[in-house]
Amino acid sequence: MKDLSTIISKFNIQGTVDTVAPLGAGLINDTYKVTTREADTPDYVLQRINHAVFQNVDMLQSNISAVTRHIRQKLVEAGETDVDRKVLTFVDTAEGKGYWFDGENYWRVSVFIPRATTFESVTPLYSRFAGQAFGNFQAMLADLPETLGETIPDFHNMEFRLRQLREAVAANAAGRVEEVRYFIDEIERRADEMCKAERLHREGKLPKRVCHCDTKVNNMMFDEDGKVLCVIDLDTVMPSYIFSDYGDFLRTGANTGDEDDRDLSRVSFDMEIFRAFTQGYLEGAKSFLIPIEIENLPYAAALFPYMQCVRFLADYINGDTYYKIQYPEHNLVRTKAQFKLLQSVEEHTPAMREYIDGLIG
Ligand code: GN1
Ligand code: MG
Repeated sequence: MKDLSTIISKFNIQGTVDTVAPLGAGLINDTYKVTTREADTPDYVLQRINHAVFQNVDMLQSNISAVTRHIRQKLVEAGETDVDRKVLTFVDTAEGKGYWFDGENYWRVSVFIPRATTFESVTPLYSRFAGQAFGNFQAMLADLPETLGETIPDFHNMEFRLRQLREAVAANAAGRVEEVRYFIDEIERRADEMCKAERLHREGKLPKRVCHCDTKVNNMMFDEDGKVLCVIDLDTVMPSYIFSDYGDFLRTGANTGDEDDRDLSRVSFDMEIFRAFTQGYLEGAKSFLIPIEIENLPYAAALFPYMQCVRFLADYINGDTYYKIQYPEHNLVRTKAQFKLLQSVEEHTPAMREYIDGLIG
């Protein structure tokens, strides 16, 4: 890998690079914070794009620039102040491109948003803000003029994810299938129900809309006062069911434990977070949601722990080729934690329905 300062020098940044240090905890790309020496120049975020995962970098960057341009325009039209902290700004290379290829890796640079924080878990109040923010994000993109490409084809297609798991099981590349038989069976038992979104879509009942598709709680920047500034990690913004954004936030934000908790007694679904987030989300998104989307929000809350369980398990069976891991059985630990979360979501489904019915009247 090339020296990071050399890579940064390919971009039109202001100021002199002072430090470059790893940033965040993403499982796919490598991210660094670049500080500059001068007081009046911004700091930056440098990312190495995981090219094995995002195979069409041109499509990726053109999606992102369409989305950020559109959001910026909406913010300006709405008379927002502090626009530069409410939408990401990407920096071009000297040749005017949105990324730089060093012969081996693809890199991009965005402006670091000052005085903002990310969280790994949130209070009910912050979840409500997060719900509004993701609802607004979808609402702002509802009239995006460009048609976005699928940066990862079939990314949140449950039928596809199950197919991948079944292929992994059939190949048994790492010899791990026997050890995880229990989880495979539990997954198969729910497979039909969990593919409901794909069926509804084929029947013409469920639309795709522009979604974020990685609404983990830590993909949101909060201001010092707890207000959401903006949504980051825009690689997966693409057409999907609104379930993606609603469900993936709850998978992370409403989990009382960690995504990869070894202590399963810590993992459960927090109904208080669910209520606050749902309330905020419906405030932000009610202008465009149709009844079938609202009715299926409890399904979405189950779908994402389920899908993540399938994805982590498939990766474990394949011998850990997709997600970054910190120790050999990490993907199995993640699978177990997501399965425990799914069970907790299932227990709370009737209460979720009741709450949503009450909200929409
Ligand atoms: C990945 O890169 P990161 O950590 O934000 C993954 C998501 C998963 C998530 C699980 C492109 O997101 O889909 O939900 O890990 N992104 C991709 O933590 O696969
Ligand atoms: Mg992320």
